[in-house]
Order: sequence, then C-alpha cells, then structure tokens
Amino acid sequence: MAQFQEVEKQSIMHPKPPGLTLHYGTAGLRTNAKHLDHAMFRMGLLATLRSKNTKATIGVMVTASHNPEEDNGLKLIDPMGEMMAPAWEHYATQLANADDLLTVLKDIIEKEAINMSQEANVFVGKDTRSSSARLSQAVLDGVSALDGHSKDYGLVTTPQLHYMVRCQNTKGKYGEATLDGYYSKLCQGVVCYFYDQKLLSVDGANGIGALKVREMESHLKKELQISLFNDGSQGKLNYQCGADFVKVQQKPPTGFKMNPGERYCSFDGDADRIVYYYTDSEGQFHLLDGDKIATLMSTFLKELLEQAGLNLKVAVVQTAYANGSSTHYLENTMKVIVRCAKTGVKHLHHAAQEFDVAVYFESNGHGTVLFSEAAEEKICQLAEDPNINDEKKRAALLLQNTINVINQTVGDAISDMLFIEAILAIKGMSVQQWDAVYADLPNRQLKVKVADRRAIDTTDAERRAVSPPGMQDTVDSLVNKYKQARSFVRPSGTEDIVRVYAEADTQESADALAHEVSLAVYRLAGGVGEEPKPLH
Ligand code: 16G
Ligand code: ZN
Repeated sequence: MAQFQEVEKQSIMHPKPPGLTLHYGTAGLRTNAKHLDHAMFRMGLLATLRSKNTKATIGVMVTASHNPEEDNGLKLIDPMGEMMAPAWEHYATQLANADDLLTVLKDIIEKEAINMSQEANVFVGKDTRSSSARLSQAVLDGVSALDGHSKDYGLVTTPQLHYMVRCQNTKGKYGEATLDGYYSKLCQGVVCYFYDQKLLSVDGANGIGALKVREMESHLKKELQISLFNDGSQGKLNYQCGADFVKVQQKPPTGFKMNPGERYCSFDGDADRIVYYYTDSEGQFHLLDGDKIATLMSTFLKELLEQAGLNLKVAVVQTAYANGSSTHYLENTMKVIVRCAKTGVKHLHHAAQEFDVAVYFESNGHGTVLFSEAAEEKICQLAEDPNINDEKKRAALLLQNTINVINQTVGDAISDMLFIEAILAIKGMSVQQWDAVYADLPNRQLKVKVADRRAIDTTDAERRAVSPPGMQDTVDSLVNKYKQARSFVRPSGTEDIVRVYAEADTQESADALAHEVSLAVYRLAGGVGEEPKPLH
C-alpha cells in the first residue's frame, strides 16, 4: 500500500538509535531530547491510527513537564481530552522500540481492526524547550506519512491542548477550540469576583505557563493583579524554580525574596501543576499543596450545592501521598466522600468520573474538578429558573461559573489558579486562613535502591504491600510504635527506585519511621549499595 511506502520512506529520515529502549509510562514518553526524534515520528503515526480508530481528533503534546530543559517527551490525548487509554500505552512502547516498524504498525492495525481509509485528525502542541520545535515537526511528519490531517497549535500549555481536543470532538459544546476561546471561557464569570483581591505572584517555572498567563492578562481586565516571575526571560526552564522544586524542597524558588503574608504560586514546566505558598511574619515558609487545594475547592463546592438545594454528592479523590490530616478533615469535618486512587493522573481522573462532582488532586499539585453531565444539567437548569430565591440563584450562578473556569480534561495550573483566586475573593479569605483550615502532619519521603523494584507489589491503591513476604507486617509493626503514624512503600513508576512515605505526630517520628521502613525495604526487597542511614 502506498501509505506504508510513505511511512517506510519517511522513517529513514527519523532513524531509531541502536540499543535504545523507551517506555510509555504514567506520564507518556520522557528522556533526553537527543534520543527522541524517531519516537516522535512514530507517535505521530500512532496518533493517526488512534484517530482513525476512535473516529475523532487526537492530541499530541510535546513536553517533558517538570523535567530539566535537556529532556523532552510527549503525551497523547484521547477524544474527550483525557490521557490516552492505557490499552494503547503498550502500542506506544512497542512502536517506539520497534526495529521492524512496519510489522508492528500493521500488527496494531490488524488487532484494532482499523479502517485505514477513515479520515484522521491530530492536534499538536509544544512547550518552550529548545528541542520542542524540531520534535513536534517529527510528530507532524508521522501524521502526514499516514495521510492524516494535522493542526499545529504551536506553543501551548499541556492542559490547553487537552482543552482544544475536547472542544473539537464535542463540536464546540465544551468551548471554542482556540486560545481566545480558552481564555474567554475561563475568565467569563470569575473576573467579577476579584475586586479588592491583593497581588498574586506567579512563578512560571521559566516555561510555557508564564507566556500564557501574560497572554491571558487582557482577558482579566486588570481585575486580578498578577506579578509574574521566572517568566523565561532570563532563567532556565524548571531550574531551581517551578511547582516540583517548591514542593520537593519545601522552599521558594532560588533567589526569590518573599514578602511576609503575600500569596505566591508556582506552575510546573507545562503548566499542569500548581502549588501555593507564603511566609509568615517569622519568616517561616508555608506550602499549600494539592491536598490543601482539594480541601478549599471541595469545601466551597459543597457549601454552594447546599445553598442551591441541589442533592449532588461531592467527592474528593486523593492518592496515598495525601496528608493524613487532609483526609481526616475532609471525612470527619466536611463529611465529603474521600477515595484513594493509585498514583498517576489517569487513575485519579478515572475514579473521579464515578461521582456527581469530584475534586481530584495529587499532593504534587496536579488536579481538577469533574462534573457529571447530569450534575451540569441540574446546575444550569437551576441557574435559569426564575422562581428561586436570591440565595439559591447566587449559588447556582457561582456553580455555573465554576464549571466554566474549571478545565475538566486534566489538571490545569492557569484554570486552578483562577478558581482558587475566585474562592479566596468570594470568601474574603487570606492565604493564612486557608492554610489554617487544618495542620499538615509532619511527613518524610525517602528513596531506596533495590535490584528489582518489581519485588514490591502493592494493593489497596498502593497503601499495602503484598510482596515481598513479611514486608507489610514489618511496616505495620513499625507504624504501631509511633503516634498518628502511617507509612507505605511502592515502586516508583518514573525512576528505578522504591519510594517510602511516612507521617507521624512529630517530624522526628516521621523521619525515624521513614528510616526504619527504608531499612526494611532494603533488607526484604533486595536493597543494593549502602544500607539507608538514619536522617539524624
Ligand atoms: C508522573 C505522573 C504524576 C505522578 C508521578 C509519580 C502524570 C501526568 N504524571 O509524573 O501524576 O505523581 O508520575 O511518580 O500522570 P513516581 O511513580 O515516580 O512516584
Ligand atoms: Zn506537568
């Protein structure tokens, strides 16, 4: 077939380096940008097949998120703007590593019974990395080699591309598939709440998020005062800045002086994560991570639903890393349903789809809110009902605005930021008051090197280990030694290590517990190198 000849011809221009193995994992493909050209071309082919298979537009985002500037990667986006179905991740890995490209390609076509005469459409976007232009061209080459149509959105955040894909496949029902459409939808409604809101400083991680906040400013009509730093004009992408740095280091971006009491937030390199922070009058740093954000959003939504008299259930989906205090507060004080999902955005997103209104967040700051179709309908009907009292009307309109400001396809730093700012403004709440809703339990995360991390197998959303034998019993007995303690171990999905998490009533206890559990992992799960040392 002519199509395959074209693939063969083009693939010579995108040769696979010998001996290189890539893996399409939780967050797509990611490695040093030097080794990715062939994989990008091939993912262009795969996106085209996926488009033919789903008869819908598929997205390809070229980014390595919070990784260093030298890396790059790619995320594939399914028709409703969600991450590509796990069943296809395996094809992505196979295709990226194939020595005989055509055989693997034909195999996928046969297995999925893909009609090759079906039209294909692929949306492509890229972040600000220096390698992104070249690599997104390789994706476009892959699409055209299989006769697919493509639309290159150029520089966009990851969540913006997710949004475009959903708009396109819902024929505009979700919004207009342009950047202008995105900004108008998000800013519509919320801007009127920002009066009197004090300055917010935004760390753009020297990446795409900074560019896009600047682009959005005209839509905000100065109601929200944003001061951008790490806007990419000088610093290096994700270097000593950004959401991942701030969360992991528990400190502000390097070289940035904070004023006590003011609000700050950091995006990651492709603007799908956000964390907030401030310093108090003693100069102490306070982080408001994904757990605090989920609490703020779910509390706000629950109160509005009650005021509106709508019988819709609010749930929060977290992972095992959620601070125990947040779970306790949500379940016992707020009385919202809390679910725990496995680490990785797609697992949280999937779990959230089961509820009327579900807020999902990873502690690292990736999250959003999902509304079921029925919930959206009820809210819109109520907002238009002329026979309701003022309190109900106000609540219904606020809920409607929330649906617009939230990017329901994936965690979105810009959209989350606007929603958080609106909540704080509406409630007249300072960042300190938000932080004081509950106090985080001291915690510690450690890494342990083992010969094969698959020696650890988990269940119950990664909270319990089923192998190696004796592992969970040991963790349980160590946890029992401390107050308010919890600990779990899981193999990392992104690094060749086992992760250990521990929390307890004091930092000393959390550190001691994390160390003892690390030792148990080292001894029971085939630790390599030096034995873990105590932290103090
Ligand atoms: C990936 C995930 C992130 C998760 C992290 C865990 C996506 C888009 N990204 O970056 O959500 O928190 O992996 O890494 O799903 P780990 O398995 O090494 O702990
Ligand atoms: Zn990211």
